[in-house]
Amino acid sequence: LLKAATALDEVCTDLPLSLDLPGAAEARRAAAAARQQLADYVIPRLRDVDAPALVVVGGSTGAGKSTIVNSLVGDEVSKPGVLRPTTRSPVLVHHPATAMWFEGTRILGGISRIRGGPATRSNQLELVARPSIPDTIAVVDAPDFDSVVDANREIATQLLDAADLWVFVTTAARYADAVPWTFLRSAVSRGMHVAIVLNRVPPGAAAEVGRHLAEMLRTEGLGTAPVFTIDEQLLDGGLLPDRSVQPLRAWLGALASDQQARAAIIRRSLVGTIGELAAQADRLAGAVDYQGEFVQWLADRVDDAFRRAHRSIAEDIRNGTVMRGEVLARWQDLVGTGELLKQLQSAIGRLRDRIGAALSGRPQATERFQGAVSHGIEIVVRERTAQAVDDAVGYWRVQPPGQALLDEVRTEGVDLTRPERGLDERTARLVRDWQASVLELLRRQGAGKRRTAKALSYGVNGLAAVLMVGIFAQTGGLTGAEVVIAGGSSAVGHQVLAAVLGDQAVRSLTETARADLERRIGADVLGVEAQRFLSVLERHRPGDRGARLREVGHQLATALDR
Ligand SMILES: Nc1nc2c(ncn2[C@@H]2O[C@H](COP(=O)(O)OP(=O)(O)OP(=O)(O)O)[C@@H](O)[C@H]2O)c(=O)[nH]1
Ligand SMILES: [Mg+2]
Repeated sequence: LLKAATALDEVCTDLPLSLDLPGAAEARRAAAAARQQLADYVIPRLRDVDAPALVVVGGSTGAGKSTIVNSLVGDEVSKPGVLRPTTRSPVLVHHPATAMWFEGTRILGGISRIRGGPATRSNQLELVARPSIPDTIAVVDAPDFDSVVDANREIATQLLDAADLWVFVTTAARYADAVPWTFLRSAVSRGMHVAIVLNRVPPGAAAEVGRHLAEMLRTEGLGTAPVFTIDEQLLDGGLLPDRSVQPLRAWLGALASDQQARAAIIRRSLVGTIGELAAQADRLAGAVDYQGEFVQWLADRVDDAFRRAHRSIAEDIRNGTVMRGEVLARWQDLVGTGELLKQLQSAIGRLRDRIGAALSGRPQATERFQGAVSHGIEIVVRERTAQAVDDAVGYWRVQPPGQALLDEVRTEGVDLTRPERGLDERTARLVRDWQASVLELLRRQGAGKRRTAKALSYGVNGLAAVLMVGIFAQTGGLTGAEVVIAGGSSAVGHQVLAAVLGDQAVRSLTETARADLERRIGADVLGVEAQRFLSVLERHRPGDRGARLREVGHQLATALDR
């Protein structure tokens, strides 16, 4: 159990609940509370079963908690008062021989200790040694647990979570209030042993009020909890007369001297608490998984946007979009389309020679054409990438945690709403590299083949240009006059290439070169842009934490069963 409890504490440390999803804030609080309870109660109790039982006196402000503790001890160890709430920092009364159990950080490590004087801050625990307290228990006077003061509520809750036993003080006027009962219910569900003190009961009302309270306790599953009734009366030196607190003192005394009864109570609340923590681990796992699912959802949307861009670019490449405008004009410069078209039907040999001459004789026109192609591809890639970035940002913005992520990285100087600054340069380099690889492809194709070698004599650059026209106007997606010019040209180009390289070779070269271009765009541009989004998500991925939580929760539950 100790091993599993320690493991749970570890898994709950810095739980990946960073995205503000519904329930995340609650889960973060629950995780913190679980860790606190492990540190304040479960782990120290599992380590030292023999440490004095911690009896926490809790209840609403003015119920008389401090007065009762003082009366039990027979001395004013905690100052009662008329200003509500009075007790701001808890007072722990212990036997002088048991100081070492409470002075260190064994329990309530987050609260500093003070001895011999009233605490100056709420987050201090005043230690008081009194021989009137048995050495097997310690009694804590807690601040009011339903306080208007936040710090009171927090520390009171922390104390109750760290207790082995509750003494719950209420009054004849307040016993039906709602808040105390939510605490009592949590005590029941944790198997916590509770004694009730019904304080300040007007003379003669004890029977009636007592009956009603007993009925309420039965309904809430606390029918077996002992109830101590204390009449409203004049105080003597701030203390209740001894006979009024004697039954409560006797009950605590019996518990203090009965090792077995004490052990049973401790075991029961320990088992109940650990059972709750195991269930809590499962709930937290759900919250962590939700974070993971949401991160994946955001990642998938990025994937959608950039896949769509990749598909669109592939289409742009095939359907002639790249061939519009300048590219087309440079192509016409290069081969003088109209004339070629007319002669398309005439002897292919002569045509080939003419094109060959045009290509090999005009290196500048070829270069200009290739420049125009680069530019055409760059425009398409830039536009589609910008669109993908817009789409991804749009998906993220719809969800508040997605928007929060965009804001978060902006504070770190990263603007995800625009493509990365180096995009244009990266695209230009990509196209240059690709064109070089097309040339390389043609050269390799030519090596050792007579027919190809002859074609290459026209100039590998010119052939590459013809091949590119084939790549960018394959399906003739152009309209009107463009069809005649580009489509015709590409037909001419294809025929020439086919004549010199063979039909099959042209097809496969076109295919290979196009696939290569698409692959490069996917990896070197779109992939890089998408990665900017995905790396933001990386730090919010919960990894295997959900599974670990379930595993540790399961270990706790099975260890309990043994
Ligand atoms: N006459 C009379 N006064 C009481 C009795 N019990 C408590 N008081 C007074 O009621 C006031 C509140 O009592 P405390 O003991 O300070 O109450 P508490 O529950 O500790 O209150 P907080 O510390 O604010 O949570 C004090 O002025 C007490 O002196 C009682 O039985 N009779
Ligand atoms: Mg008090």
